Amino acid sequence: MSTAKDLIANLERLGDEFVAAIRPLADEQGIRAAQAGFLGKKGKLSELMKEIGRLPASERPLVGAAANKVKQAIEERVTARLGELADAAGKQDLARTVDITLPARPVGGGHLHVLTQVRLEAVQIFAELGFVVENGPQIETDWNTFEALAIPKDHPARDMQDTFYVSDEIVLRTHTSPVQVRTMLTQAPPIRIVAPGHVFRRDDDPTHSPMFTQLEGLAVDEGLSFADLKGVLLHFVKRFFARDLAIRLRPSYFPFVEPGAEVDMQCTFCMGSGCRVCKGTGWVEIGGSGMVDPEVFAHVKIDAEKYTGFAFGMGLERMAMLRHGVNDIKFYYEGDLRFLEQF
Ligand code: 2NL
Repeated sequence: MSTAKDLIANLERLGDEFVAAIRPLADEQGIRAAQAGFLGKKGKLSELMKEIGRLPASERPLVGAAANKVKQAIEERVTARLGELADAAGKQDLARTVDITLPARPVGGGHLHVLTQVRLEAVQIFAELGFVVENGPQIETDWNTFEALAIPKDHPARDMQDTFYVSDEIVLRTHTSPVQVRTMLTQAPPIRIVAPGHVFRRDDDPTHSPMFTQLEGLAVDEGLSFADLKGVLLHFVKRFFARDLAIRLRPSYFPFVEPGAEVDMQCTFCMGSGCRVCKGTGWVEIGGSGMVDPEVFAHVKIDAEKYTGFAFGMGLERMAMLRHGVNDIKFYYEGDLRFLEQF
């Protein structure tokens, strides 16, 4: 039969056994299982304590106290071991090296639409020559769009086939010239403006769209001549295409200018020797121009005896086509990224 002394020795051995048992354990689950194996209902300590009943009553408290000490020691051991493991995990976390020089994954960024790029660049070139940007509404009066610009009632532009009419007197502007009309009505010369913006015509084929983007320019001052017009256009073409290109002013009719001229530039695809783009002529048309007709000045109450002016207009889709070799105007508006991402 075990004596109290034997029991106390066995209890202390159990304590040592537990310390040895959890030393190699490195996870909380294992440590808790080992704890249950000693302190649980059917644990080693509980089994040993069953023998306490066979001892004389006077010896029981001594063994009970020893058992409580061992139990407490085991619990403290568990807490300490779990603390050690948590510290070790924290240290490992801090010691982990992160390569901060690793380049970040690129974020997919957007960019300006090719027509916006072309518009801003064109505006910039004219701004350097002293031209200021003016804007106006896309829905205009018949008077600002046609009447003030000396476009007669029988002009084809006034035909229902060419102009989108909102009502008898209200149209979708067919050019940005009404912006210049508004400017001349509200500002005194000298005037130097460019008017970029959407315009609308009932046209639809590979080089025409019912909506396109125009850029018109107007200068009104004392002593302006056709040479000033040609100088401005030549400078623009050279800057925009970043090449020493020639231009050619070919006499033509526009109701609001006199004289009027179509603006051709040397073909950038063959540099003037003749190709498919310029149909063998070596020249491509980029817009229209001329000296402001005195009748226009009369409508906007500018003294045509004192002032002269020149004006020009071009399609920005066409400029972008010539620069980038785009062969169908519809690509600009379809929103197909395979097209847009090229610019
Ligand atoms: C073209 C033709 C042109 C103008 C626009 C203009 C404006 C005023 C007075 C006189 Cl307010 N002229 N603008 C003049 C000649 C031609 O554009 O082919 N555009 C794409």
